Amino acid sequence: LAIESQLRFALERDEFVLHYQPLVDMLTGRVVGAEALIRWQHPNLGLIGPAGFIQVAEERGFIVQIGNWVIREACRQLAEWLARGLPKMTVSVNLSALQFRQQDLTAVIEDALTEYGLSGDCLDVEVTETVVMEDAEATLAAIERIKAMGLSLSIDDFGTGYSSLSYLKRFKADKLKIDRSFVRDIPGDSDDAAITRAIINMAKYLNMQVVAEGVETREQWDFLAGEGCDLVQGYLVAKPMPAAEFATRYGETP
Ligand code: G
Ligand code: G
Ligand code: MN
Ligand code: NA
Repeated sequence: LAIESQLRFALERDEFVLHYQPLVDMLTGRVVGAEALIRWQHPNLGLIGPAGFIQVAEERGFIVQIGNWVIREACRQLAEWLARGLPKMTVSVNLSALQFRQQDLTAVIEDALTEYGLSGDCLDVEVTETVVMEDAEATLAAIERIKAMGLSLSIDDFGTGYSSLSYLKRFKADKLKIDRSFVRDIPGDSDDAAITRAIINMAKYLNMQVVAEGVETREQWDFLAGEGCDLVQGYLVAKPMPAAEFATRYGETP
Protein backbone atom coordinates (compact mmCIF):
# COMPACT_ATOMS: atom_id res chain seq x y z
CA LEU A 1 0.00 0.00 0.00
CA ALA A 2 1.38 3.36 -1.04
CA ILE A 3 0.33 5.12 2.12
CA GLU A 4 2.23 2.62 4.25
CA SER A 5 5.53 3.06 2.50
CA GLN A 6 5.14 6.82 2.49
CA LEU A 7 4.26 6.83 6.19
CA ARG A 8 7.59 5.14 6.84
CA PHE A 9 9.42 8.25 5.61
CA ALA A 10 6.99 10.93 6.77
CA LEU A 11 8.89 11.60 10.00
CA GLU A 12 12.31 12.12 8.41
CA ARG A 13 10.67 14.21 5.70
CA ASP A 14 9.17 16.36 8.43
CA GLU A 15 5.65 15.97 7.09
CA PHE A 16 3.77 15.80 10.39
CA VAL A 17 2.22 18.84 11.97
CA LEU A 18 0.29 19.40 15.18
CA HIS A 19 -2.93 21.34 15.32
CA TYR A 20 -4.23 22.60 18.64
CA GLN A 21 -7.73 22.81 20.06
CA PRO A 22 -8.37 24.93 23.16
CA LEU A 23 -9.81 23.62 26.43
CA VAL A 24 -11.82 26.31 28.14
CA ASP A 25 -12.70 26.66 31.82
CA MET A 26 -16.49 26.99 31.97
CA LEU A 27 -16.45 29.30 34.99
CA THR A 28 -13.88 31.82 33.78
CA GLY A 29 -14.16 31.36 30.04
CA ARG A 30 -10.36 31.19 29.90
CA VAL A 31 -8.26 28.86 27.80
CA VAL A 32 -6.42 26.59 30.23
CA GLY A 33 -5.11 24.01 27.83
CA ALA A 34 -4.66 22.88 24.26
CA GLU A 35 -5.01 19.38 22.87
CA ALA A 36 -2.34 18.58 20.29
CA LEU A 37 -3.83 16.70 17.33
CA ILE A 38 -1.57 15.28 14.65
CA ARG A 39 -2.01 15.78 10.92
CA TRP A 40 0.08 14.52 8.03
CA GLN A 41 0.94 17.07 5.39
CA HIS A 42 1.11 14.63 2.50
CA PRO A 43 3.06 15.81 -0.57
CA ASN A 44 0.23 14.96 -3.01
CA LEU A 45 -2.84 14.22 -0.94
CA GLY A 46 -2.80 17.33 1.22
CA LEU A 47 -3.57 17.39 4.92
CA ILE A 48 -4.54 13.95 6.24
CA GLY A 49 -6.23 13.59 9.63
CA PRO A 50 -5.35 10.92 12.20
CA ALA A 51 -8.18 8.67 11.00
CA GLY A 52 -6.24 8.29 7.76
CA PHE A 53 -2.97 6.98 9.19
CA ILE A 54 -2.85 6.42 12.98
CA GLN A 55 -4.18 2.88 12.77
CA VAL A 56 -1.68 1.94 10.09
CA ALA A 57 1.06 3.58 12.15
CA GLU A 58 0.01 1.46 15.12
CA GLU A 59 -0.12 -1.76 13.11
CA ARG A 60 3.33 -1.08 11.62
CA GLY A 61 4.83 0.03 14.92
CA PHE A 62 5.64 3.50 13.54
CA ILE A 63 3.44 5.01 16.21
CA VAL A 64 6.19 4.89 18.83
CA GLN A 65 8.52 7.10 16.77
CA ILE A 66 5.66 9.33 15.70
CA GLY A 67 4.38 9.56 19.27
CA ASN A 68 7.83 10.52 20.53
CA TRP A 69 7.92 13.29 17.93
CA VAL A 70 4.47 14.48 19.11
CA ILE A 71 5.69 14.73 22.71
CA ARG A 72 8.79 16.74 21.74
CA GLU A 73 6.94 18.98 19.29
CA ALA A 74 4.16 19.74 21.77
CA CYS A 75 6.78 20.71 24.37
CA ARG A 76 8.69 22.83 21.87
CA GLN A 77 5.52 24.62 20.86
CA LEU A 78 4.35 25.29 24.39
CA ALA A 79 7.76 26.67 25.36
CA GLU A 80 7.62 29.00 22.36
CA TRP A 81 4.13 30.18 23.26
CA LEU A 82 5.09 30.81 26.88
CA ALA A 83 8.18 32.74 25.74
CA ARG A 84 5.89 34.86 23.57
CA GLY A 85 3.68 35.65 26.53
CA LEU A 86 0.74 33.34 26.01
CA PRO A 87 -1.06 32.49 29.25
CA LYS A 88 0.19 29.49 31.19
CA MET A 89 -1.58 26.39 29.98
CA THR A 90 -1.11 22.66 29.63
CA VAL A 91 -0.70 20.85 26.35
CA SER A 92 -2.41 17.46 26.04
CA VAL A 93 -0.97 14.70 23.90
CA ASN A 94 -2.75 11.49 22.87
CA LEU A 95 -0.81 8.31 23.61
CA SER A 96 -1.30 4.93 21.94
CA ALA A 97 -1.03 1.60 23.76
CA LEU A 98 2.27 0.72 22.08
CA GLN A 99 3.90 3.82 23.51
CA PHE A 100 3.36 2.46 27.00
CA ARG A 101 5.20 -0.73 26.09
CA GLN A 102 8.27 1.12 24.95
CA GLN A 103 10.80 1.02 27.77
CA ASP A 104 11.87 4.63 27.60
CA LEU A 105 8.55 6.51 27.42
CA THR A 106 9.29 8.32 30.68
CA ALA A 107 12.81 9.14 29.47
CA VAL A 108 11.39 10.58 26.24
CA ILE A 109 9.01 12.77 28.25
CA GLU A 110 11.70 13.78 30.72
CA ASP A 111 14.14 14.71 27.93
CA ALA A 112 11.52 16.78 26.10
CA LEU A 113 10.57 18.68 29.27
CA THR A 114 14.22 19.31 30.12
CA GLU A 115 15.18 20.38 26.62
CA TYR A 116 12.41 22.99 26.52
CA GLY A 117 12.65 24.06 30.15
CA LEU A 118 9.16 22.92 31.10
CA SER A 119 7.89 21.43 34.34
CA GLY A 120 5.88 18.21 34.33
CA ASP A 121 2.63 20.02 35.02
CA CYS A 122 2.83 21.65 31.57
CA LEU A 123 1.99 18.33 29.95
CA ASP A 124 -1.15 16.21 30.09
CA VAL A 125 -1.38 12.73 28.62
CA GLU A 126 -4.63 11.43 27.18
CA VAL A 127 -5.28 7.72 27.12
CA THR A 128 -8.43 5.86 26.23
CA GLU A 129 -9.99 3.26 28.49
CA THR A 130 -9.09 0.67 25.89
CA VAL A 131 -5.41 1.57 26.15
CA VAL A 132 -5.55 1.18 29.92
CA MET A 133 -7.29 -2.17 29.72
CA GLU A 134 -5.16 -3.62 26.94
CA ASP A 135 -2.10 -4.29 29.04
CA ALA A 136 -3.28 -3.10 32.41
CA GLU A 137 -0.24 -3.91 34.55
CA ALA A 138 2.40 -2.43 32.26
CA THR A 139 0.25 0.57 31.45
CA LEU A 140 -0.58 1.26 35.09
CA ALA A 141 3.11 1.12 36.00
CA ALA A 142 4.02 3.56 33.23
CA ILE A 143 1.16 5.85 34.19
CA GLU A 144 2.35 5.93 37.79
CA ARG A 145 5.84 6.94 36.68
CA ILE A 146 4.40 9.62 34.42
CA LYS A 147 2.23 11.00 37.22
CA ALA A 148 5.23 11.00 39.56
CA MET A 149 6.90 13.38 37.07
CA GLY A 150 4.07 15.84 37.66
CA LEU A 151 2.12 15.26 34.46
CA SER A 152 -1.65 15.06 34.57
CA LEU A 153 -3.59 12.19 33.12
CA SER A 154 -6.84 12.36 31.16
CA ILE A 155 -9.14 9.51 30.22
CA ASP A 156 -10.13 10.21 26.63
CA ASP A 157 -13.39 9.21 24.92
CA PHE A 158 -14.76 8.23 28.34
CA GLY A 159 -17.73 5.90 28.22
CA THR A 160 -17.05 4.36 24.82
CA GLY A 161 -14.20 1.92 25.49
CA TYR A 162 -14.27 -1.68 26.50
CA SER A 163 -13.50 -1.19 30.14
CA SER A 164 -14.30 -1.71 33.75
CA LEU A 165 -14.96 1.13 36.15
CA SER A 166 -12.70 -0.60 38.68
CA TYR A 167 -9.64 0.77 36.85
CA LEU A 168 -10.68 4.23 38.01
CA LYS A 169 -9.80 3.16 41.53
CA ARG A 170 -6.41 1.77 40.59
CA PHE A 171 -4.96 4.80 38.95
CA LYS A 172 -6.31 8.20 39.66
CA ALA A 173 -6.89 10.14 36.50
CA ASP A 174 -6.95 13.91 36.82
CA LYS A 175 -9.53 14.42 34.10
CA LEU A 176 -12.34 12.51 32.49
CA LYS A 177 -13.18 13.57 28.95
CA ILE A 178 -16.79 12.76 28.13
CA ASP A 179 -16.92 11.36 24.63
CA ARG A 180 -18.62 13.61 22.14
CA SER A 181 -21.14 10.91 21.20
CA PHE A 182 -22.84 11.59 24.57
CA VAL A 183 -22.64 15.34 24.17
CA ARG A 184 -24.00 15.53 20.64
CA ASP A 185 -27.71 15.19 21.48
CA ILE A 186 -27.88 16.90 24.86
CA PRO A 187 -29.98 18.43 26.28
CA GLY A 188 -32.78 17.06 24.08
CA ASP A 189 -31.99 13.36 24.36
CA SER A 190 -32.92 12.37 27.90
CA ASP A 191 -30.72 9.26 27.94
CA ASP A 192 -27.64 11.19 26.86
CA ALA A 193 -28.51 13.94 29.33
CA ALA A 194 -28.69 11.34 32.12
CA ILE A 195 -25.41 9.70 31.10
CA THR A 196 -23.63 13.04 30.87
CA ARG A 197 -24.98 14.12 34.26
CA ALA A 198 -23.93 10.79 35.79
CA ILE A 199 -20.38 11.03 34.42
CA ILE A 200 -20.03 14.61 35.72
CA ASN A 201 -21.21 13.58 39.18
CA MET A 202 -19.04 10.47 39.30
CA ALA A 203 -16.00 12.52 38.29
CA LYS A 204 -16.71 15.04 41.02
CA TYR A 205 -17.05 12.36 43.71
CA LEU A 206 -13.76 10.87 42.52
CA ASN A 207 -12.09 14.32 42.60
CA MET A 208 -11.51 14.41 38.88
CA GLN A 209 -12.07 17.33 36.58
CA VAL A 210 -14.52 16.66 33.82
CA VAL A 211 -14.14 17.81 30.23
CA ALA A 212 -17.01 17.75 27.74
CA GLU A 213 -15.82 17.07 24.20
CA GLY A 214 -17.53 18.04 20.98
CA VAL A 215 -19.50 20.96 22.36
CA GLU A 216 -21.00 22.71 19.35
CA THR A 217 -24.01 24.64 20.63
CA ARG A 218 -24.92 27.19 23.27
CA GLU A 219 -27.66 24.80 24.52
CA GLN A 220 -25.08 22.08 25.17
CA TRP A 221 -22.85 24.60 26.96
CA ASP A 222 -25.71 25.80 29.18
CA PHE A 223 -26.74 22.28 30.13
CA LEU A 224 -23.14 21.31 30.95
CA ALA A 225 -22.58 24.50 32.96
CA GLY A 226 -25.75 23.78 34.92
CA GLU A 227 -24.52 20.29 35.71
CA GLY A 228 -21.18 21.55 36.98
CA CYS A 229 -18.94 20.45 34.11
CA ASP A 230 -15.47 21.98 34.54
CA LEU A 231 -14.00 22.26 31.05
CA VAL A 232 -15.22 22.35 27.50
CA GLN A 233 -13.66 21.50 24.17
CA GLY A 234 -15.46 21.79 20.86
CA TYR A 235 -16.32 23.74 17.77
CA LEU A 236 -18.42 26.20 19.80
CA VAL A 237 -15.13 27.48 21.21
CA ALA A 238 -12.84 26.60 18.29
CA LYS A 239 -11.86 23.86 15.89
CA PRO A 240 -8.33 22.45 16.03
CA MET A 241 -6.03 24.98 14.34
CA PRO A 242 -2.39 25.48 13.36
CA ALA A 243 -0.07 26.72 16.11
CA ALA A 244 0.37 30.16 14.55
CA GLU A 245 -3.38 30.72 14.48
CA PHE A 246 -3.68 29.54 18.07
CA ALA A 247 -1.03 32.05 19.15
CA THR A 248 -2.75 34.89 17.31
CA ARG A 249 -6.10 34.00 18.77
CA TYR A 250 -5.07 33.46 22.36
CA GLY A 251 -1.83 35.41 22.54
CA GLU A 252 -2.62 39.09 22.62
CA THR A 253 -5.15 39.84 25.30
CA PRO A 254 -6.59 43.24 24.41
O1 G B 1 -8.17 15.63 15.18
P1 G B 1 -9.13 14.51 14.96
O2 G B 1 -10.52 14.80 15.41
O3 G B 1 -9.19 14.05 13.55
O4 G B 1 -8.55 13.29 15.82
C1 G B 1 -9.09 12.04 15.72
C2 G B 1 -8.45 11.08 16.68
O5 G B 1 -7.06 10.91 16.42
C3 G B 1 -8.56 11.52 18.11
O6 G B 1 -9.43 10.65 18.74
C4 G B 1 -7.20 11.40 18.70
O7 G B 1 -7.25 10.59 19.86
C5 G B 1 -6.37 10.75 17.62
N1 G B 1 -5.09 11.45 17.60
C6 G B 1 -4.87 12.75 17.30
N2 G B 1 -3.57 13.06 17.43
C7 G B 1 -2.95 11.93 17.86
C8 G B 1 -1.59 11.62 18.20
O8 G B 1 -0.69 12.45 18.19
N3 G B 1 -1.34 10.34 18.59
C9 G B 1 -2.31 9.39 18.66
N4 G B 1 -1.96 8.18 19.06
N5 G B 1 -3.60 9.66 18.36
C10 G B 1 -3.91 10.90 17.96
O1 G C 1 -10.61 11.28 20.34
P1 G C 1 -10.14 12.65 20.61
O2 G C 1 -11.02 13.28 21.61
O3 G C 1 -8.71 12.78 21.00
O4 G C 1 -10.31 13.48 19.28
C1 G C 1 -10.75 14.75 19.24
C2 G C 1 -11.39 14.86 17.88
O5 G C 1 -12.66 15.44 17.96
C3 G C 1 -10.57 15.71 16.95
O6 G C 1 -10.44 15.01 15.75
C4 G C 1 -11.40 16.94 16.73
O7 G C 1 -11.27 17.43 15.42
C5 G C 1 -12.81 16.43 16.98
N1 G C 1 -13.65 17.47 17.51
C6 G C 1 -13.30 18.40 18.39
N2 G C 1 -14.32 19.22 18.70
C7 G C 1 -15.37 18.78 17.97
C8 G C 1 -16.74 19.20 17.86
O8 G C 1 -17.18 20.15 18.49
N3 G C 1 -17.53 18.50 17.02
C9 G C 1 -17.07 17.43 16.32
N4 G C 1 -17.93 16.83 15.51
N5 G C 1 -15.79 17.00 16.40
C10 G C 1 -14.95 17.66 17.21
MN1 MN D 1 -7.98 13.24 22.76
NA1 NA E 1 -12.09 12.08 22.76
